[in-house]
Amino acid sequence: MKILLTAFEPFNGRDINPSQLILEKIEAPEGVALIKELLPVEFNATTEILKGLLKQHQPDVVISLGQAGNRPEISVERVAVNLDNCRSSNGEKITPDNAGDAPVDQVIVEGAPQAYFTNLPVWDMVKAIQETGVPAAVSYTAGTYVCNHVMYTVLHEVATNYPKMKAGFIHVPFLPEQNPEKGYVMEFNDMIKGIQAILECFENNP
Ligand code: PCA
Repeated sequence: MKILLTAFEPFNGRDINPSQLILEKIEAPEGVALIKELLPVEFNATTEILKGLLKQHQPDVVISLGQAGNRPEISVERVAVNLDNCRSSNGEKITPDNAGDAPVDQVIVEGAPQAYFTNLPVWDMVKAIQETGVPAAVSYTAGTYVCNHVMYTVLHEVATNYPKMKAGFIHVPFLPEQNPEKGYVMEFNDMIKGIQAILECFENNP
């Protein structure tokens, strides 16, 4: 069982991203070959990086991690949409990526499906996290920023070139030391417990 686990660098002027710290700390369960890759928070760059990683490693499972600071629990994403958009939902704020690109309402892959569902067992994953005592939920939007872009790009590759591969995305909240003005936080140990439980779902179970 080979799992590709990705996470992101900090973005939007912050100096840490909990997904990066999880990537550094998490350990492969028995029988799992874990490939760890840190991604830049850049729409364009991640596309080619991900295509290269899938081709090079041909993993059985791809799990991508990112931060969604406005959520109280670990979110297991169900769907990725074919849309890059840096504009906030109220239309007031544009958040460029780390390369300075700021797409608004741009299709990711012309002519491709408007959305893909993950082919990972989202409810089993939520249950596995909850059983460790850590709050978790299925989420029906990964947003329209770089996390959604990564989830969509991987699922489009899976649909097009790798029919046996499974892939999905997980968002984690802010850490307490990120001091969000508003928003939720989760202790680092709980994040590790939750993500470790997910990896263990695939231990003997492709
Ligand atoms: N979260 C952002 C991008 C990188 C990250 O960790 C997102 O939710 O799109």
